[in-house]
Amino acid sequence: MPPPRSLPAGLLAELKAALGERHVLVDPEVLAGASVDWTGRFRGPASGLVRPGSTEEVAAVVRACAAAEVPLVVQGGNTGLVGGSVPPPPEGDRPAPLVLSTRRLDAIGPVDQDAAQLTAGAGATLEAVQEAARNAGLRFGVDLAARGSATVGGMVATNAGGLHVLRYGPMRHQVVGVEAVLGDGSVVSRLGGLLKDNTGYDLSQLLVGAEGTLGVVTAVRLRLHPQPRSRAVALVGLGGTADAVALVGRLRRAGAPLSAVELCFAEGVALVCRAAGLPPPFPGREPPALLVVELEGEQEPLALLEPLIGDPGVHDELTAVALDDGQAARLWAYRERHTEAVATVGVAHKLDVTLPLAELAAFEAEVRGVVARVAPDATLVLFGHVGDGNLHVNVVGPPPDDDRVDDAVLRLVARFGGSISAEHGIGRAKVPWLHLSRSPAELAAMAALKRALDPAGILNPGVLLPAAPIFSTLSTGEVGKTVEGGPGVPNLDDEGQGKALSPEEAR
Ligand code: FAD
Ligand code: 2HG
Ligand code: ZN
Repeated sequence: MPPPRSLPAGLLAELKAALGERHVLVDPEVLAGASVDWTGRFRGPASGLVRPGSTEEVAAVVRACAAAEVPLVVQGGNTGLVGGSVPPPPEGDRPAPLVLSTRRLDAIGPVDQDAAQLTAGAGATLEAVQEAARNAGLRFGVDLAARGSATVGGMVATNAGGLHVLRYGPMRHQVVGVEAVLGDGSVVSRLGGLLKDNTGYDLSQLLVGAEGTLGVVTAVRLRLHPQPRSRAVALVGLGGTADAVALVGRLRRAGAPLSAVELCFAEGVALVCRAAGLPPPFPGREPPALLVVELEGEQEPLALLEPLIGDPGVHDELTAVALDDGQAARLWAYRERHTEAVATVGVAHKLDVTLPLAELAAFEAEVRGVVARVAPDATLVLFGHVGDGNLHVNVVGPPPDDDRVDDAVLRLVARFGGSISAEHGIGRAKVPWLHLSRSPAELAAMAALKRALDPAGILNPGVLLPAAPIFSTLSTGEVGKTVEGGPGVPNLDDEGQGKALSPEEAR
């Protein structure tokens, strides 16, 4: 990687004055760590890394960068899986971005027990928020395997899903309000905890899923839920996806108190066993599909399991149940450790997609054929959140910058009426294919929002929408003015259809 274009001296001095020397880092070793994503597929040079400790300091950084025309990449736990949290590869004389780490914004306020809410700084980890909720006898509704590092700011930015969406919804449903610094350095703050507030555009929800392109989230007011009294987990061997979908349908109709229904397949489970040193779940048998079913409620754990155990598709010899936390963790490991197991065999192309539930089995069969055709030597690992129709298609083999398998899989998803991103976002990985899931009118509206809230185009350029030149006409005194053209204008062909940029154009 060529050396990054260093920060202009004036900007460096301004950042040090605003944040203190200790929190403006240009040490190449520190920058190297912030320049590559969790998967190892996405990387690019950073010109510096700043660690603001308050919303005011974030605003000072954004204003200084807008004035100096230096792009900012916002980074929380850097566990994102679509390359949005790291700088893009160097390109022309475009300045290398400054990475803004939110990790010092990690304060968690007291739990309001009556309202069942808390306020957390954007840099608080998911695990810390879960613990704060638990200590107050409540539960936070989102859980995912990267809980020790993923931050609530990153989870808001990506509208993270995770393991309990079918019960509590995604991150968006947990957000009561957001505080953020917009691209012009102005601060918007909706942390008052009002559940009813019909006073115009919902800026908080607009920032959820915006992937850091409209503002830097600095704090979040979160909804909490009652903590269920008991839990039971079962691992069920099945014939395939169609059986899994049918079983989920029967459990739903029976009113089973489901909190997770997770699907994985024999090849992924074998990989997990190898990578994590686990015994096979059903020695001597190898069911094609495995379902982790988690039930939570007020009854005793055994009573929770009744609708599952009595189901005609569930067979004793292919069912393991857990009635306490230790046993549950052992069963969950077969599903939860897929991401780290895949990482042990190489750099994965991660395609996180949703399908209409009725199409999931047909898609699963077809995607295996598509990957075998486009990348015959690749390792394919499928798993997902079957309750939501969300399948994770992991392909290891093609080089990181060879996008043919991504293209083939995402086009197949579009043919099946699915979404090219279920829960991880678009990031840098899927910009060329966004038009498969969004209409030209939607892309134009998104580009207009980007221009309005980030007029200088400095926030995460090239994430979610194609990058556009930084605007040299803007200074901090002019922010908020309407600008013609600009970031993320969708590329429309003659028929007005959205047209894919080539991966090279989009990166
Ligand atoms: P980062 O990776 O640092 O950033 C992600 C994006 O958000 C970037 O575009 C970044 O610029 C932006 N961003 C970060 N913080 C802010 C902020 N404060 N303001 C504005 N923009 C910001 N995801 C799921 O949805 N479901 C899962 O089940 C799941 N499981 C995972 C399991 C593993 C093992 C791993 C490694 C990842 C998993 N993920 C999952 C992906 C990832 O954890 C989520 O996307 C998470 O929301 C990212 O949080 P982060 O703090 O690491 O964000
Ligand atoms: C999960 O469901 C995460 O475990 C990660 O969303 C998915 O690694 C992946 O592709
Ligand atoms: Zn997932």
